[in-house]
Amino acid sequence: MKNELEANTLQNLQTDLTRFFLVYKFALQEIETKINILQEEFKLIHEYNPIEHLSTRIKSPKSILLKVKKKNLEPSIESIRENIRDIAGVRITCSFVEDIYKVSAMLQAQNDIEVVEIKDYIANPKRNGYQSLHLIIKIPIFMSDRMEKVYAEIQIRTIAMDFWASLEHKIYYKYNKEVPEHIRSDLKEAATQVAELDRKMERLNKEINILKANEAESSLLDAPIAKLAQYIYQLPFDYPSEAVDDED
Ligand code: 0O2
Repeated sequence: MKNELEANTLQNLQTDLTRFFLVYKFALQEIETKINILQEEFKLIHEYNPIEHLSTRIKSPKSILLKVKKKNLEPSIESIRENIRDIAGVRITCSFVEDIYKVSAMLQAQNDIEVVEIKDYIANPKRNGYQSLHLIIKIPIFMSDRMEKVYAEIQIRTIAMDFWASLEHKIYYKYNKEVPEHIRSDLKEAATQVAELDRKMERLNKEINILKANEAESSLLDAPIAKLAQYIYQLPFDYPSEAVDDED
């Protein structure tokens, strides 16, 4: 009888945990779809892709337990659900800092996304030099018998910031003891160089865009009227120009 009860309790616990992790998987799928839609639409309108890379992850049970201990939380599913808000994690890398804020604004404008907290480590880098924009959001997930609002963390950063953060994470992960002062200060200096590189790339990109816009303007001035109409109405390239000439 006792064994049967224990088996039932374990079975229930397993079902609860499976359901617990499943909603985070759904949340990631939902956010990924949203970002893909934004990306495709943005590309179509602006002929340019603000997102270089997108990745998602669910925090491992081991990392969750470590955070429970670190934050001194009650070890219950309810407490973990409410207090550990990065179980579902999304990382977006962009080429330029201004793209980070564009992507963030597009996400924040979506009605079903509730922005709970914004941590702007770009405007205010961490003491070690870490830079990234973090959005803690809540997103509704509709299941067969209920709706659950799920926390997720979206980290948005440039490729250079991501490079720094990945290496810094590896260094601390590999080195369990206190990291020597000279390594910490070198890492901080590297973070300053990352910020400088990002500013330089953004400046270069703006200059190229101005050159491109000027060139497009002058080639339009030379174009015959039919080609101009083709351009304005975005007709396919092989659309017969006589048809354009005939149209009025
Ligand atoms: P992992 O393994 O990446 O998941 P929180 O407990 O999240 O509420 P915290 O730490 O103040 O409190 O949140 P913060 O600062 O937003 O950090 C959340 C995540 O950002 C971290 O998750 C890291 O992924 C990343 N991060 C924050 N600071 C640093 C840093 O100095 N270096 C690097 N490389 N990454 C950082 P986890 O759970 O710590 O780790």
